[in-house]
Amino acid sequence: MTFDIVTIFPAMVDELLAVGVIGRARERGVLDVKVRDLRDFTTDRHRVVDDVPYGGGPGMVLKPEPVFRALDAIEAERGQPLTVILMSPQGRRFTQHEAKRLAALERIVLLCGRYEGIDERVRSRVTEELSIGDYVLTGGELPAMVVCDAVVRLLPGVVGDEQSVAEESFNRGLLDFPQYTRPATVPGPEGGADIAVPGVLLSGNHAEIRRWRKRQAVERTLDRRPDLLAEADLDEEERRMLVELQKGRRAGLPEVKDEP
Ligand code: 9D3
Repeated sequence: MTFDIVTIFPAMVDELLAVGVIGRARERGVLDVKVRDLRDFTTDRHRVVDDVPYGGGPGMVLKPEPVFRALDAIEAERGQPLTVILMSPQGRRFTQHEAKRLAALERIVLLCGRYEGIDERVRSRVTEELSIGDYVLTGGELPAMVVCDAVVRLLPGVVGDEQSVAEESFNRGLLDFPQYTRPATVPGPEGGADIAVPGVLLSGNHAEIRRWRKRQAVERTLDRRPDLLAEADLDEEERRMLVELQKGRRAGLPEVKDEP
């Protein structure tokens, strides 16, 4: 799969793409990512990428021609078809579902906007428009990195442990269970009592551990993200745990302790 990221701040994304899981995938040739400086596709002496809005108003607008030239160059180099994604606050919300869909594509271009926006005619060359959520950022670079990260980790051979990617589908729609590592106890805050790892995890009883983790995942989802439960694809055991937890809450019963 190829990614081409078009931006006026290539340095901002170069660094992120050079390290971690993405950096390693690039080194190993599993992934081909190129960062394109929009200014390299200008033709004037001052490499101007923006201009004042027709009709007046504050701020500047990204000019269309450098974007068109960048897309022409990418198409000449990569071939067709390109999926051209404009990162924009007007876009559809990017979700895990969108990440899975994009992971099946061959050639993705991410266009990063800046300023007040981009000339509307650029949309004639755009396949889709994505936002990462309802908050105002200063540009599309961080959103492009979010999309790139979420898509790339789904590609075969990118995340070392294939199982951790596969288990997401097993765990689908629920929050993660809590994790612990050594030591078995740590000091509590402000000199309070030590905080111990839940005993079940030290018991060696793997059936118990599996059930405890499942129940924790269901309970945390019910507590923190009940909205996810409507879409979650729970197995029989998880559904029983959920019904039981909800029953307990309606009855105002004391919470069941974690310890077996
Ligand atoms: C909605 C505010 N706009 C009103 C004039 C101006 C504007 C604000 C921020 C125009 C562009 C931007 C820069 N943001 C992005 O390019 C962007 C973004 C975001 O701000 N939030 C979530 N997802 C995205 S994707 C691209």
